[in-house]
Amino acid sequence: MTQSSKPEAGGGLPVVQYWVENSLSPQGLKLWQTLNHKSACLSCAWGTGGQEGGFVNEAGESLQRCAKSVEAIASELQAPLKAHFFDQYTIQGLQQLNSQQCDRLGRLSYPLLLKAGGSHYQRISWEQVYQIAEQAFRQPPERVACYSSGRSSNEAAYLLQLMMRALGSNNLADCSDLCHAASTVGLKQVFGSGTSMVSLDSLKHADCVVLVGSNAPANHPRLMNELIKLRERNGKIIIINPQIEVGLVKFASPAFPIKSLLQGGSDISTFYVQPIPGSDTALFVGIQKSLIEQNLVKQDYLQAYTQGWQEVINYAQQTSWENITNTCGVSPEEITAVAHTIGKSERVVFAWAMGITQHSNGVDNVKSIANTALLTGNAGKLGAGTMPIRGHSNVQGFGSMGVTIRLREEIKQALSQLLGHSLSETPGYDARALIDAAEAGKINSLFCLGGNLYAANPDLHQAQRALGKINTIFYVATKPNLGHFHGLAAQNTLILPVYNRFENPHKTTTESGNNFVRLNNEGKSHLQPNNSDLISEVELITEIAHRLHGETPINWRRLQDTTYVRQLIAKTIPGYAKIGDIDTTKSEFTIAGRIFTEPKFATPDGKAQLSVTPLPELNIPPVDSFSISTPVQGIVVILGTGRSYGQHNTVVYRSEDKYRGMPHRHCILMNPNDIKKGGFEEHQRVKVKGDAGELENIEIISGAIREGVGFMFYPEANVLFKAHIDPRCGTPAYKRVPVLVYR
Ligand SMILES: Nc1nc2c(c(=O)[nH]1)N[C@H]1C(S)=C(S)[C@@H](COP(=O)(O)OP(=O)(O)OC[C@H]3O[C@@H](n4cnc5c(=O)[nH]c(N)nc54)[C@H](O)[C@@H]3O)O[C@H]1N2
Ligand SMILES: Nc1nc2c(c(=O)[nH]1)N[C@H]1C(S)=C(S)[C@@H](COP(=O)(O)OP(=O)(O)OC[C@H]3O[C@@H](n4cnc5c(=O)[nH]c(N)nc54)[C@H](O)[C@@H]3O)O[C@H]1N2
Ligand code: SF4
Ligand SMILES: [Mo]
Repeated sequence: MTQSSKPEAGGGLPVVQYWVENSLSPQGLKLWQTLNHKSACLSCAWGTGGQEGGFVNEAGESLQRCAKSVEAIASELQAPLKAHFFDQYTIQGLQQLNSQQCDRLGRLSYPLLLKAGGSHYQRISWEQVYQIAEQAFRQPPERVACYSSGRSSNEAAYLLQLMMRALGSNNLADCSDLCHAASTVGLKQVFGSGTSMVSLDSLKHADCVVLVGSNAPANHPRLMNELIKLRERNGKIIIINPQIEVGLVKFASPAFPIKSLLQGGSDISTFYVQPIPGSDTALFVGIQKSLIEQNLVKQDYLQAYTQGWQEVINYAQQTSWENITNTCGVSPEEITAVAHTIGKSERVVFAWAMGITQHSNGVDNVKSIANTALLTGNAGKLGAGTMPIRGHSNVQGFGSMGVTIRLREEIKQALSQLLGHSLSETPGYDARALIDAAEAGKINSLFCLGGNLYAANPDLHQAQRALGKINTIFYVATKPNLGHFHGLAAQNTLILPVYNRFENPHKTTTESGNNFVRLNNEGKSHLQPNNSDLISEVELITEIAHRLHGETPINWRRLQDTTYVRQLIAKTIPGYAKIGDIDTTKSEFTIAGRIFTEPKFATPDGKAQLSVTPLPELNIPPVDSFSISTPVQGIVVILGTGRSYGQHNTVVYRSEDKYRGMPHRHCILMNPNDIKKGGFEEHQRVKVKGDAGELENIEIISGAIREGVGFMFYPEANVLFKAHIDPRCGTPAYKRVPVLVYR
């Protein structure tokens, strides 16, 4: 595909095409029925919910669910894998499949076991599963671990951590460790609360949004409607992203059909700033410096509601413009214009995603944004504040339910009361630490509630090696993925099929990134008892826990009725009191203590805590550090890895990304000047080498990305690089991967 055939706006026709294709497919009817099922969207954490007759957002407005929602449902509605499928294909054969092919195999429909040295996954009974589980969990607690991904329910998440804590293990790794952990850690330090302080309703009052390191048109499409409305009320939108994402410049939303038809879409960005990857802290210190110089800092506010602001102001004043511009690659003039817009706006929301968190200074990135919000008085009032845009549809709920290695003191107390003993003080492993511990032979058993721990990690060879040292791994999943075929355990690898959110035989709840709790009704699966053998996640976990812990002090089997789980949640999880009677009230609610519309925060003294965020030192390794023996023609670029339009995390739905003009998965997006400098031409096939591995036959695509920067899709790119993490939150620097592009 050539540059000229790229769409000139995000959203628009490709989205409509997708809707039509899916609605006319054989699953079309079931798809429409599912879209009307009362349950939260499976895809992202923006929190859109289905209900009879349509979908609503958290402000109660009816709207279309986006194509991403349809994509996720369509994939869940696939036919079941045939009973003899796994007899026909060896594990070596299955390892040849790519992500999309794995997903297309169909829904997992019966429990499977692959034994050490075995060539095939074999069907087993649930009774066999429980027997293996009993043995696997009866191990020293520090050698038992779990990993989870944010699509399961609050109830399953709560039970998972309760079972682990009852065992005495704190090894609760979660996909959020690879995602927004930097936001949770950073915001907790500043405000005492690790989630967004802005509700959807509050966002509607903003007159400026600063959107940093987010590709919302693809990953949080319904946020785009809010941005369009903000521009329509003369608000300003500042985009900060090294790459021009076309949908952040102009977006054609089905909610604004006239604009989409007549003008090709609605304008989004007022300013589009393209910093060097990993330099956002420097950019925000620059914005702070300029705010001071333009006399736009809210001194009275800082004095009344915050601590530590003098140091932050001193640091910005002392840091030279030269240092700032050299680090972030943005001119003082451009920074000044942005600062002016922020400082002159009344109500600014600062929102961000992975471009901010996935760096070795991710926590500083988050804090530098929070500091900027505070210097301008934009925290603790309607229409303003800090807003991490969460990933998986219930990833935030997992954190709230205590699936974390950083358990809040209040929850710890409450859980130890419930369990009748104090919780273990042994620190748990987060996702990265878990891989390292496994590689060092310290883990015997691993229970994965969803996700794809193998492919989500950096350095896929290390991930494979590490998982291969664990005796028993349980993969609880709805569909096959790369991890099931490459992340094999030393002795027993099990794949356990479960119902998804709209199929569970009981009610569940989920929490959105805006702190809104939705009730998901009971559903029915299209998989029939005669061709499948699925259970719910809640049944699976409670049954294992029952066999391990018996009936006291917790009657686990009784908790198979999720009403009782919600009652426990209400008693033990801060802000969740209303969940206790949600079955009868049916009232979905905003979690107490999270949304700040007054400048009184969740810190001990109620004041926000600013602290200095040092400028990062960003280096570009020379060509000869890539240990290539013969002289090569090539160029070193800083690679950002991320999602294409047609994928959900490690699961690829379609191979091309029309919006970026990337026709397949094996492309690198580069600036035209870098293509020339490297001595290449567009569409040429090259090698890309990082500090952990190399990919061959990668097609160069020319695009609107900052000079010196490249972009590739994950999970394929994860073979290239080792994990360089921010030690404060454990999140890998997926967005700053130095690579050599060469022939
Ligand atoms: N359809 C769909 N929806 C999804 C997902 C999906 O895979 N598909 N995944 C879900 C999940 S788990 C998550 S976490 C979110 C992810 O949502 P996003 O965070 O929007 O996704 P990414 O593709 O990781 O890319 C983030 C953006 O960061 C920019 N960026 C890279 N480096 C930098 C930098 O140093 N500074 C700045 N300012 N920007 C940078 C990239 O150019 C890119 O536009 O989406 C969720 N929603
Ligand atoms: N290079 C690079 N790597 C990255 C990132 C990046 O930007 N760049 N992003 C990181 C981020 S932000 C994240 S969140 C992680 C994602 O990491 P994970 O959350 O571990 O991976 P997913 O691909 O979302 O997991 C998908 C699988 O979940 C299973 N599943 C789906 N629905 C359900 C359900 O209802 N129940 C159960 N039990 N299973 C279900 C399906 O089998 C599916 O195959 O990847 C991280 N890795
Ligand atoms: S924006 Fe997110 S939550 Fe809303 S419909 Fe789209 S994928 Fe679902
Ligand atoms: Mo994520």
